[in-house]
Amino acid sequence: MTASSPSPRQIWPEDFAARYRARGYWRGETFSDFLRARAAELPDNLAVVDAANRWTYAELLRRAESMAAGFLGLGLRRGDRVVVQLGNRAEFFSVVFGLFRAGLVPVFALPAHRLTEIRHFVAKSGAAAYLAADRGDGFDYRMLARSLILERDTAAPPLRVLILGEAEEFTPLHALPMVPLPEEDASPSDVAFVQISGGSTGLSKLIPRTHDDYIYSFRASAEICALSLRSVYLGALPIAHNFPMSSPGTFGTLYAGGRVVLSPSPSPEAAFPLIEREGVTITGLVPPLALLWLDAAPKTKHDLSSLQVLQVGGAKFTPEVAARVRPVLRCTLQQVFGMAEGLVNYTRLDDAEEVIVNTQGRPISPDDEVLVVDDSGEPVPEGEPGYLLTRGPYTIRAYHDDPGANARSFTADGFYHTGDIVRRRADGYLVVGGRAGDHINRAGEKISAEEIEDHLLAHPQVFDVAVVSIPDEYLGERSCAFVIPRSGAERPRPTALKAWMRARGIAEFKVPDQVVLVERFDTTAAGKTSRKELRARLRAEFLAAQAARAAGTPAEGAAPPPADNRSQNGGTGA
Ligand code: OOB
Repeated sequence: MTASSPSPRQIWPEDFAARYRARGYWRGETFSDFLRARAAELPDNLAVVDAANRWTYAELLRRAESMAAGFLGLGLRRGDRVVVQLGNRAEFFSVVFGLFRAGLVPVFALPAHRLTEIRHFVAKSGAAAYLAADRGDGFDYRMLARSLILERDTAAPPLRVLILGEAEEFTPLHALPMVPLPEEDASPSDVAFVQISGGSTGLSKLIPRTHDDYIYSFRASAEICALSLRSVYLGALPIAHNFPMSSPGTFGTLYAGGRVVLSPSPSPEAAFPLIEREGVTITGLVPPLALLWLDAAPKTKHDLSSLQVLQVGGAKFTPEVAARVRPVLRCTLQQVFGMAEGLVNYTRLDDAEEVIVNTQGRPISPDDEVLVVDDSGEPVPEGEPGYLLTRGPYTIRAYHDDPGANARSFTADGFYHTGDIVRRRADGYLVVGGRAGDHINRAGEKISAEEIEDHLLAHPQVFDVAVVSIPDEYLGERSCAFVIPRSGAERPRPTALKAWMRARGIAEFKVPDQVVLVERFDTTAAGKTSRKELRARLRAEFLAAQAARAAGTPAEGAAPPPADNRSQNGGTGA
């Protein structure tokens, strides 16, 4: 962090803000207001359950307040950013509500992120602290923290490290020096926290969300999903992700006074016993996991009959698989098409099966403005594919401190370019057709081709590289890196390149699934190609070669995929 790191802000033009307030979307409520209200109304109802804890609303509030007193006691100051990297455990909520209560701003990292990503979140947000559990899924986050501290510029203000569990040389979360809590003075239009974008160019962008806009999104989502005091939401996907956090997710469930149950893994083996034991009524998955659940459900000995709604989102759910949900799981499918930047679309619970199976839903709010436009920005005829642009009461107007990305991603009148290609049907429902940008949607995890190319280009044996998405039966899309070796150097082995990527400290889901060595990238007659065209062409050639191999006729000039080149980093993220 530098002294000049700006505080994240999110500002709507005054006339829009006035309208969103007048229409009752923004109600001037903060996260702490709502937790206090639920704890007063439902002190003894269960709020959060994990393998080690069963906290009532009163208990959650008490723990959040003592966390807040500890954060302030440590010297963190209102407005400071704290990068939070916690898995699906109850403490996620005491920490996050504690940060809110102290006026601190969480920056939500996923457990899969590694040094490269965390370094970027810390630097870009100007974070004063990094907070993580000691270990998770076989990874030691204290090692990551050590590297962060070691490489930190001595001129930069110190980065505090707070550890849940065995803290070793760092500050233990369970023993913070507490100070009396001041009156809460958060404003509902303040930024409550920062989400991370999937990002199609380069590194992830930071997404500041306000109390007003975010609470509206999950309050309205909870209504659409008919959540009540009796709802039991299973957090199966990583809960720091926007989908399980707010669509309606864990926050929507707490808003409705329901119960959040946390699963350490989204696998049927972990989740099915919890559904039976806790009487789970609703959960959300990405398509590959939904497929796993559909295959496992007919064989399970666990009673899944409490499940009323299975939400699927984060990536395209094919109609063929979608049609299996009701007959196999005997519950309602809800398709969810959303983005951390804002806009979320849902199929409604009482929609006709045709709509539920074939569409990705319609927006939450009557004030979600949706445009479907062509290359020149003109609206396309109804039912035709075009680029989706949106503006509304919970869609951001700007990324944090990123003028370049803001110029590319927002129109002059404040519409966000989602990068998605959709069709809007006559009934207003959207059908997602693809992406305009060059990112890979790997089982719901968004990977920027450019970010991976930049890593591989740093390898001494790599001359050039292009990373593309390849359709994958299970993951939806997988990543494939076409690599031109540096002449004169020894040819790099694909497995060695992947190992090298891992050693750079990046999230495992970003390591290319396939690496194909090629001699050169053929250029067009003009001798020039954009990265975008090059990626499109490599992808088309690859698919042609794959199809030809399947038909037993090798295609000319195309690089056939080495069959044994796939890595095992199966995606389970959102
Ligand atoms: C969710 O959020 P992000 O920020 O990780 O990713 C957003 C992108 C969308 O722009 C779209 O490209 C893709 O993920 N996407 C879908 C989809 N849901 C998201 N593509 C096709 N079908 C769907 N149902 O992924 C997210 C945030 C909130 C709720 C649900 C998902």
